[in-house]
Order: sequence, then structure tokens, then C-alpha cells
Amino acid sequence: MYQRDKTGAKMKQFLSINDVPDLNGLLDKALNIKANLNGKRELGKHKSIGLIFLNPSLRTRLSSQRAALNLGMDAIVLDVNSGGWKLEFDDGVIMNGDSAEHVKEAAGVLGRYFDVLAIRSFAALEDREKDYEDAVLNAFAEYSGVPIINMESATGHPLQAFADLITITEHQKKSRPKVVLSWAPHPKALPQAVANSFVRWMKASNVDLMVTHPNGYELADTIMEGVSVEYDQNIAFDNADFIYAKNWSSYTNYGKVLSSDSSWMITQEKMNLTNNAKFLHCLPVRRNVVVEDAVLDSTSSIVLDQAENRIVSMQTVLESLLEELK
Ligand code: AN0
Ligand code: CP
Repeated sequence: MYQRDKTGAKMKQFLSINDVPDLNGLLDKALNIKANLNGKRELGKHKSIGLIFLNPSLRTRLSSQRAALNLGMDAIVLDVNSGGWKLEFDDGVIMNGDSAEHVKEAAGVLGRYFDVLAIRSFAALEDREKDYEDAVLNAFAEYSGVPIINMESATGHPLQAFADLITITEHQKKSRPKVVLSWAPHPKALPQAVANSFVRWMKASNVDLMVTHPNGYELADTIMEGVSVEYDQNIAFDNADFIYAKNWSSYTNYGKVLSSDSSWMITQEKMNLTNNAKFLHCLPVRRNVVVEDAVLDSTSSIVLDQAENRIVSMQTVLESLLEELK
């Protein structure tokens, strides 16, 4: 049976960037895989992955299935909220309420059905401590007995950040590009997961990273350690090679929307302040709220390349895990 082990140099699970023993090696592997997506059709034969969703998805769901099928794996999707029993995650609860099944059994059962499990479970944005324990993802890791892949947890979205890194690598024109993560407005409270992972992966890469956001949108200190923050978006955009837009709700005033200031929307006028920067967003994106049409519809936008690279990031992670399962 699969043993959790972080001491070896091989990838054993993919909960966060901490599970990547060699980032440059993984990136090289991804670029090679992209050049021949059908090169390892036999590797995953007779192996299976369960894709477990507690929240909606378009890209993650389909790129993960695509990647698994490219490797010859069976991929089966479960939307827990519409097709499964309502799960309990707390320990020691008297389960006489809504929840019919505890994650201890559910994860254990799924571990008997699949060789690998992938989980999506967003932050609830109510209790910061609880979210930042990443309890749902960790419960599956603890009770399933099989390798777990994070398809966006409360605190991170590493498959997205890996796809972002691949995309930036493909488009960069200088060895150390300036990459700006810009907060942008959104009507609903969104998690910090995408921004957290983007910062962590960029910090580990050869880029000049700057983060820009309004007051009150500071990300966790542990994530932002060593990263420069510029509160004036126009100054941040100066000489940027890549603009990565994302909304997140406040971390300090947890889960709150503190600003819907439309002057933070990414416009063509602002893109003109950059070094002819490419525009990135993980999608889904609200047009003319987060970013105006003119930017998304311009040749500077590489959002579809990013989405395409979600197949590549998942396929690279799966290939790494399958090599260990053999
Ligand atoms: C989610 C988020 O911001 O975390 C998923 C992004 C991949 N976005 C929305 O809910 C709109
Ligand atoms: N970027 C991303 O994860 O998209 P989905 O929410 O559609 O999977």
C-alpha cells in the first residue's frame, strides 16, 4: 500500500508545492509531455483515478479526465453534493443532523476503489483557522490510503499554479521576467487559494514577482514572506512582462469583500503601462468586472494557453505518481 513519505526525492502526493521535490525537473518533464501528450498511453493501463468534487468546475474536471485518459487511466467523477451522501468532517460528532457519512469511511471506501484520488474542496470563508488547516484535503490524505491530488483546496490550487508556470515559461522573452499578481474586483467573496499558490510557485521560480492589491487584501504573512507589495496598481504595472489578475476576499478581515472599486479592473489603458505584458487569469472570469473585453480579446491575452496547460500540469503530476505506483 502507498505510504506517505516526504523524505524521498520522488513525488508521492500533490497537495502543494511542498510535495514537489524538484521544481525545475517537473517543469522540464511538463514541457516534454506537452510535446507528446500521447507518448505514454500504456503507463496508466489498469490504473484508476477518482475525481471528487465538492464544488463546481469546468477546467479542472475536464482537463483532469483528459490527462488521465491520455495516460490510459480510468477516470471517474463524483460530484459529492449532488450524487454522494452529505459528508461529516469533524471528529467525535453525534451524527444525528444532515450528514449521513463521515469522511473516515467515505475516504476509506474511495481508497479501495481507486489507485489515486483527486479532491476539490473550496474554503468556506467563515472561519480562517479552520480553512487554513485544510481539513477536507488532509482528511482524504489521511483516511484514503492512496495518493491525493489537490484540485483546489481551502488554501491552494497547485495544479493551476503549475499550469501558470508552464504558460509563463512558454511565453517569456527574458530570463527573469517581471510578473505582477494584481487583485481585481469581483462581486462575490472568493478564496485566496489561487493567489496563494501562484505566489508560492512564482517565489520558487526565476521571476521578479510583485503583488498589488488595495489595503486590507494582504495575503498570509507565511505566503508573502520576501515578496514585494505595491499598493499603487499603476506603479506595479510599470515594465511588467506578465499581468496575472485574480480576485480574492480579505484574509485579515476573513472572507469579507472590502472593496468593489472598479478602478482596479484590468483595462487596456493599464496594460499600456506595461512592457507589452501578456495577460493571465485562471478562469472563470467575469468580463468587464475583473478585466475589460479589450484586454481579454487582445492578442496579449494568454488565458486559453493557461487553460490548455491544465491538461499538461495534471498529466505531469499523474505521470510522476504513476511511476511511483508501478
Ligand atoms: C474560484 C476561486 O476563485 O477560487 C475557482 C477558480 C479556479 N472561482 C470562482 O469561484 C469564481
Ligand atoms: N481554473 C479552474 O480551476 O477552473 P475550474 O474552476 O473551471 O476548474
